[in-house]
Amino acid sequence: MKKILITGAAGQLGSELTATLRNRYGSENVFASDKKPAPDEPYGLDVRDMPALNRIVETHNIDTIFHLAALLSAVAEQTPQQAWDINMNGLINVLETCRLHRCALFFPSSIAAFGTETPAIDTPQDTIQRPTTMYGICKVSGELLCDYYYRRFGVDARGLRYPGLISSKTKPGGGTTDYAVDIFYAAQKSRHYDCFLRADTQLDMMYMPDAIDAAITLMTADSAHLKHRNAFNVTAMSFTPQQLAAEIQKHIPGFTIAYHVDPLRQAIADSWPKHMNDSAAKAEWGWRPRFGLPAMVEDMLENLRSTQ
Ligand code: VAH
Repeated sequence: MKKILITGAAGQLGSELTATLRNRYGSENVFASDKKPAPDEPYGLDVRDMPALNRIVETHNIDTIFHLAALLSAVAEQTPQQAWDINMNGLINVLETCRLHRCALFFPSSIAAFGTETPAIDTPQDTIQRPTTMYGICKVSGELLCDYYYRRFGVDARGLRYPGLISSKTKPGGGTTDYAVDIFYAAQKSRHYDCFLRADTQLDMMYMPDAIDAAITLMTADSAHLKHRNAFNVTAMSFTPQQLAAEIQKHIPGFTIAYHVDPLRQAIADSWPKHMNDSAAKAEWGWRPRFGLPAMVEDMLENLRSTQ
């Protein structure tokens, strides 16, 4: 990777991935774009605008694109037609751009790519995928499109099925797992959190430093070792809101949680697996998460204390 473009760079994953890539590859080699770019970033980019996308790639001789621009699950379920337009027309534009300019591509899939018929515990790398949300349908379609562009046109497309991502620097926007980030801000501010998922809703999660390491490790892995490509299951921990609250209470004894279930996001979460098997990622490119639940909670609270 020498010249890197990130789409959706102002988002939860994009903002921290941009900073890490700039530290590792040099700021002059990493270009951040977003429909609503950060104040000091030059590139306002709607990924549905193919000419604008190609202008950036040609101007800077981009050789790798981390394509993160998309609507997340809860927002996508409220505006499904717009979600398909942005998520899929954006992706096909990026794939075509990669084909025309010989760029490598990182595409983030998600646990949302699975549905209620998928084994929920120890979810296999290769299994049935019949998601029931527009976000999940976009993710499965994206996985298949990326595989197609690799087989048919030789595009070096790679990707991960991320679980919920937890970070302290940029808040997520419109996801079903956002509770696992919002809870920390509420714990710091008011010592109480009203959770929109049921107490026993178990989901895979990952701390942002591991999510970023996974993306960069996969993109720099030896292609010859990859049997899978565009949808590696990766997870670091699996917990319920009740378990997360209990871990926070170890640091903030007076912290309390209540449950006011949002039917839309509960239905989305109930359609996702509880814990994925990520042995393929470990075997094919050395995936090794560093943060489990206790370490993540400690680091999150420390980071928020130092920024409040
Ligand atoms: C969402 N945070 O909730 C995203 C993610 C696995 C969940 O894809 O939509």
